[in-house]
Amino acid sequence: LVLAACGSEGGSSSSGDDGSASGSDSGSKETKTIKAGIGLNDKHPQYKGLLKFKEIVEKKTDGQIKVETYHSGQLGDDRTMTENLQTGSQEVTIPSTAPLANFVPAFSVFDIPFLFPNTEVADKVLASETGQGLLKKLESQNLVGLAYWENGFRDVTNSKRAIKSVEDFEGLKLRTMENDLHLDAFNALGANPTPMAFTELFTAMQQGTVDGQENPYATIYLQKFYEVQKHVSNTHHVYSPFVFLMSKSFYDKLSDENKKIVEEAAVEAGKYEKKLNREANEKYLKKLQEEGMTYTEISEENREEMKEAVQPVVDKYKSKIGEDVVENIYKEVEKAKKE
Ligand code: TK8
Repeated sequence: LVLAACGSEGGSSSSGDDGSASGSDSGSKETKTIKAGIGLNDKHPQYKGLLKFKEIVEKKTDGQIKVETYHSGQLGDDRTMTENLQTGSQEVTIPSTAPLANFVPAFSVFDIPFLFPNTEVADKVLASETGQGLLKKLESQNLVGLAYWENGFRDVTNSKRAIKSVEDFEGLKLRTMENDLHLDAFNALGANPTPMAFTELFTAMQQGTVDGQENPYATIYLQKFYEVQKHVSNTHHVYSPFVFLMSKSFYDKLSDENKKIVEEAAVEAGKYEKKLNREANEKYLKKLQEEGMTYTEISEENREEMKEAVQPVVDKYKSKIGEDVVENIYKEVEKAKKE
C-alpha cells in the first residue's frame, strides 16, 4: 500500500518537508536534504563531527539523504538555528545545552556550576536514564535530541586581570550564554554579566563592550579569542554538553530504516567529536600561552570558595529546572563517582 501511495516510479519528488508523501519515505528513491548549521567555525571538532555525520548518512543512505553543512553562525546563532528546526527551515543544529534551556528549562541543570568533577562522571551521567530522559523532553518542542556531543569544561578569559579567586570577578563585564542560571551564577560571583549570542561575542570583546567570556580552551584558541583576551584561568566552572538536534517534523517523515541511520550516525559522529574535542582541550592551553595569554591556576581552596558563592543560585533554580531533575542528576553524579 505504502509503495503504491509513493507511485510505481518509486517515490514522490517532494523533499522531506512538504508532507505530501505518504508520511514515510520507505521504498521511495526521492532524495532529502538535511541543512545542518553550527555556531563554531570549521576548525573546531564540532564541525569535524558534523562532517563525519554527513559522511556516514550519505554513505549509508546511498545518497538518498544529502547533508549540507554550515558553520560560524552562517545560519544564525544557537537560539535562531534551534527555532529554524521548529519552523522547518533547517533540519539539524548542535547547540550548547544552555541556550536550549529557553526551549526546555530542565536543560539548565547542566549550568549548575561545578556539577561534574571530571569528564568520566559527565559521560556516565549523560548516558544515564536521567541524562537520556532530558532528551525526550525536547519532543514537545518539535525537536529530537539524537545524541550528546561535547563542548567541554568552561574557563574564564578576560582583558583586565588575572582571575585567582572570587574577589577577582568583582565588576568584571562578562558575556554569558543566554540562560538565567548561568547569568545569576556570575552575578553571585560579583561579576557584571551580559547574556549574548556567541555570534556577537568576538566583536563585543574587540570593542570592549565586555571584558571577558567563558568557553573551553578549544573554542578560545580556534576562534582566536587570544587576539582580544589577555588572561585565562582554569575555572572549569561548568561542563557544557552539546545536543545534536533534528527537526521532529523532518525526522518523523523518515522511513524506519533512515531514522535508524540518522540516530546511529549522530551517536557515532558524537563519539568521534568527543575524542577530537578532548585532544584539542588538552593541547590548546599551551598554545594560548604561546599566543601571549597569561594563564592563572585556580587553587582547590579558591575553587571551593567559588562553589560556596554560587550555591544560593542553585537553590533558587531548583523549581525552574524541576526538583526531580535536580535530585536525580545529583544522584547520578554520586553514583558515577563511586563506579
Ligand atoms: C557555539 C556556542 C558555543 C557556546 C557559547 O554556537 O555560546 O559560548 O559555548 O559553543 O554553542
